[in-house]
Amino acid sequence: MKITGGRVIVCSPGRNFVTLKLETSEGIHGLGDATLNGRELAVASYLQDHVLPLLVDRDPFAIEDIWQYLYKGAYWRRGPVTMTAIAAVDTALWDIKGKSLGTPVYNLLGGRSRTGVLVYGHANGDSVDNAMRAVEHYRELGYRAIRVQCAVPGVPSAYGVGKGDLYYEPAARGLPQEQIWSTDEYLRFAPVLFERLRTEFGFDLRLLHDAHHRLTPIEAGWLGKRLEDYRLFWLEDPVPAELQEGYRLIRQHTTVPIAVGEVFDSVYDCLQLITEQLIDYIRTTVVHAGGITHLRKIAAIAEPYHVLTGSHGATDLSPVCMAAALHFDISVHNFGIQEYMRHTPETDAVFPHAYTFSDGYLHPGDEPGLGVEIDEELAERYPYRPAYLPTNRRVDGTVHSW
Ligand code: EZ4
Ligand code: CO
Repeated sequence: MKITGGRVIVCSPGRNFVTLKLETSEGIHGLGDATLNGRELAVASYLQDHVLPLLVDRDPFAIEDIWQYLYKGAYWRRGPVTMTAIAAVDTALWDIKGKSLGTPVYNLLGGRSRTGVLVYGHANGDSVDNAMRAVEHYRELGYRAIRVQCAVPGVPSAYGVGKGDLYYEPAARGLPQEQIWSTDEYLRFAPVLFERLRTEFGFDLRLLHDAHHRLTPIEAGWLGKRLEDYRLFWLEDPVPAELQEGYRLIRQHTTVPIAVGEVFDSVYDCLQLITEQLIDYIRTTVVHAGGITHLRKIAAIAEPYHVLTGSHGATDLSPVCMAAALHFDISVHNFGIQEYMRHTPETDAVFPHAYTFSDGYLHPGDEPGLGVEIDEELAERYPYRPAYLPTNRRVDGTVHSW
């Protein structure tokens, strides 16, 4: 079997997605997600103009060799655009191999290590009362773990407060929105929110929270300490992690479990965090960190250091990525949890998939390969529409991490 070519499909069923479809001489095709929110066409061009010509006539079963060829053979290594493109190729190759051998991809990754994949959903509110209602709603839907975000009094635009309930979406059409942020108000408010959550819901429910890269290490230490009694499952992205050693300072001050990694694109972004045991969960994803092949290596390095996986799974990661994530999650020993933001019905219709949700768990299904397809005719009805993630400034106008 040989790779004969491939196509990059850009569509926007509710939001933008880039999908790679690789074709083979035996008529089997494989899919890979290549979506990089707000920078979609850069990856599409990299795949189309620079990667696809390198793949023709190669053996699609040589997954490791193709991965290394695209990584080391480019000379210019790493970075989100390159690693997302490599991820798309890698994911499509695993899909081809599974389909060709007539087995779900998880069987090629060592087989099932568990019966289902524990997921967490996103509850948010424009007030504490509405956040409580959203949590109740997610409980009724069967979720056993819930991330809670809430508008902060005195902060015009806190992260994670959606327009609707089930379909939070931060990217918006047109040029980037500018949001306004105040760490002081946020730090005062966050412990109040979790006090109320534990009072109303008790301690059975797993609660998560995302600080979305907005604090300094010492601020994160202060917050973590105040949240300890509310037993968070994790505090996510307390601090931007370019300076990995900064997480030592957080660890010196708090035992709140820390989850980091949704913006990482390779093991080098988290090697120190893992080997110094500065985090508890690594959130790298199939689509942004080099595919199933590289994610398995990150997980293997994390395992002896007691670091569990907790892959990013926002709506800007397509159902192709979600399917791949579930095959990874169900097979890898040190799985922790999987983020699961529901896609809209428009997105699900364009990407029919075998995975299902029940009782707080996702199940990858037993279709050969990844168990996800793309309806190209339907996709054509949703042309690409430029959109950006927001930017952020402090109240005095200084640019801040969004
Ligand atoms: O802001 O995926 O934990 N989830 C998140 C996401 C990210 C978006 C960015 O594209 O932080 O909501
Ligand atoms: Co996050």
